[in-house]
Amino acid sequence: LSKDLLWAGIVWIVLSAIGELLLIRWDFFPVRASEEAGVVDDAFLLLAVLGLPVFTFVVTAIGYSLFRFRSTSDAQGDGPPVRTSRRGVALWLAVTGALCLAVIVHPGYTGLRELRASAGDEPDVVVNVTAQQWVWVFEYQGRAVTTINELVLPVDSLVRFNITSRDEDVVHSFWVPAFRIKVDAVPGLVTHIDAHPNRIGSFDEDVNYRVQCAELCGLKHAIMFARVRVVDDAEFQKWVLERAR
Ligand SMILES: [Cu+2]
Repeated sequence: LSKDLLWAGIVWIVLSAIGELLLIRWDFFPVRASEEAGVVDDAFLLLAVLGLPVFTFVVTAIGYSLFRFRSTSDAQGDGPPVRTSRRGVALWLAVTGALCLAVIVHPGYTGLRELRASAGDEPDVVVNVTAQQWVWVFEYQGRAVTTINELVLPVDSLVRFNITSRDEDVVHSFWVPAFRIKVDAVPGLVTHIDAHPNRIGSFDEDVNYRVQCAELCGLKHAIMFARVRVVDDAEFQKWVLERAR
């Protein structure tokens, strides 16, 4: 058995090494268009790096057992009984439990704190967002501009979104993939989220520049999205003047 453990261990280490290398070297993230995106991506990467050895451990244990201990096709009856290993179970619980507790603190608690750090700051732009089946309505506070399914924001600014869903509507979710921000839109409730857009771009160049509903809300949920455009400050002021009622 110890020879099996050794071989399975080698397979586990090799698979883990390949996986970790891929995770670290391969930039698989979509466009990062806000400061928040960096925080979220760092957290995601850390969770993936920590979780990968657990994943390869399970896959190796199952895969190795399937091939090494498979029975012949003419075998009858049960195999020999397997007794649990108290030390193995205790070690498994200790390691995965410690991992869970650690990630609740970091990047869980520390990451949320970072994302909410600007909550007390004075925003440059305030957008009141109302979701309804199946459009997004954006009201630029203090600027007399209201748009439907079109969100234009100045780069390098603090944008605060006050989000709700129309009365007698359903729950939606305000998600901007390029900003890595997401919060529910709930009838009768206003939720808040901040974003610091830091990269000029638009939906036409990259579809991650969009507000996508992320809560199944009915027939047209999948196409309930708004085009996002991040522009320089001069262009934003021009756009506001053109759009002002
Ligand atoms: Cu929706």
